[in-house]
Amino acid sequence: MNDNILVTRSSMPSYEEYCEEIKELWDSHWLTNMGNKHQLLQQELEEFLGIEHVVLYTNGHLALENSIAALNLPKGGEVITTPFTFASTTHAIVRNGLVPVFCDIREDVFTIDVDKIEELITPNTVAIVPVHVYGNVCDVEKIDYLSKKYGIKVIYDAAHSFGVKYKGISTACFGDAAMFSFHATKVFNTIEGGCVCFKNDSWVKLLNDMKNFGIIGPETVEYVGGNAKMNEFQAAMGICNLRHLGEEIRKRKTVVEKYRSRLEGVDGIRLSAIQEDVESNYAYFPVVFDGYKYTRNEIFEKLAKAGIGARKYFYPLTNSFDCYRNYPTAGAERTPIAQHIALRVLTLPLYADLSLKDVDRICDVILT
Ligand code: T4K
Repeated sequence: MNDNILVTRSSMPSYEEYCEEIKELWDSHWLTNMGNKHQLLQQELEEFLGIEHVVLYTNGHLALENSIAALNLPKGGEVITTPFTFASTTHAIVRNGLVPVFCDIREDVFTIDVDKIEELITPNTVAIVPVHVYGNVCDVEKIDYLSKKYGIKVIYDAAHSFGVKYKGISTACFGDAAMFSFHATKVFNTIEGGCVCFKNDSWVKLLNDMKNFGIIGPETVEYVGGNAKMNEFQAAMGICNLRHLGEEIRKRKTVVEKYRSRLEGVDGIRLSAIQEDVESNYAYFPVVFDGYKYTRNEIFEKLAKAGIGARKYFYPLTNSFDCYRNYPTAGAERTPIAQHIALRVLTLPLYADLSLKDVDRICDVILT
């Protein structure tokens, strides 16, 4: 028996439930281009998230890229963001012809340090793209205040925070827009997939057109759009998985509580702070090895030898990627807290069906 443990494992509905959901596709032969499943999932998500509008995408990255494009910002404009994230966040900014300006992060929850945003604002600042990293919620109130004070737009990279609420409100509802990823590795998946959530009615048509080549009528193409439509098989997976989301999050919570009971208070081990007023989705379990008897890299190797696949999410920082080497704002030394964390953090395996026995096995390797 293979008893290797990977960093995560996709949650899936039963085979029968999914087959039942996709059955009608064999009658209709309608496989993509905003079919019935697509429409149903969109409505269900708007209701679940309590947000006026959801536009579905084939993946989270294109959802983020398109939502930034929809702001129609001047090329060369500066966008304040953090480097402690997946490549997608920074790439989405740069692929829109904008310049990422990297702000440092908070040491306790790893989100953007809002007290350092204002010093980065210049006459060229056009937007902020904060990240609810690991599902931890950014200081949305301060970001909202800054956005109004300086007249700059805010798009949240909420890729990790599906199902998370702050003061009872979904993270879909903050900023000008928020993007969720529905990738196979996420708390809620549509195989690949993602969406943009927003309140502005005029964006519904704009984003739907942009994800469909900019075609607005049989003989009219208004924008230089791309193709980023979610297909019917993806949407059907989402419809099924949404039915089980409550159970998914409950199971993850049990795993996280077990990890905390074993690792909390150990000298040299730091866990993500528990945020007040936040209902978590238990998306990731990051651990910072800072002054522990083993370094992060030693723990990574020890776990690998035991067949356990932890991940260095997020190392290296995006501001030290090769492709940004020549950017005027690049350089991990400019974001020292993010650099400190990136060199010491490891996300441990976490998924709904991870057994508590396996959590013990993982913790035993770390602690001995
Ligand atoms: N913004 C942020 C902050 C993000 O983290 C991401 C994506 C995005 C934007 C962009 O969203 P998407 O365009 O992806 O929707 C993974 C994911 O591919 C990526 O979605 C995710 N963030 C990132 C943090 O992690 P990898 O390269 O680490 O994944 P991979 O293939 O090594 O898989 C990790 C583990 O998951 C495997 O060891 C086993 C398990 N797994 C994987 C796949 C592909 C499954 O159980 N089933 C699967 O189908 O990037």
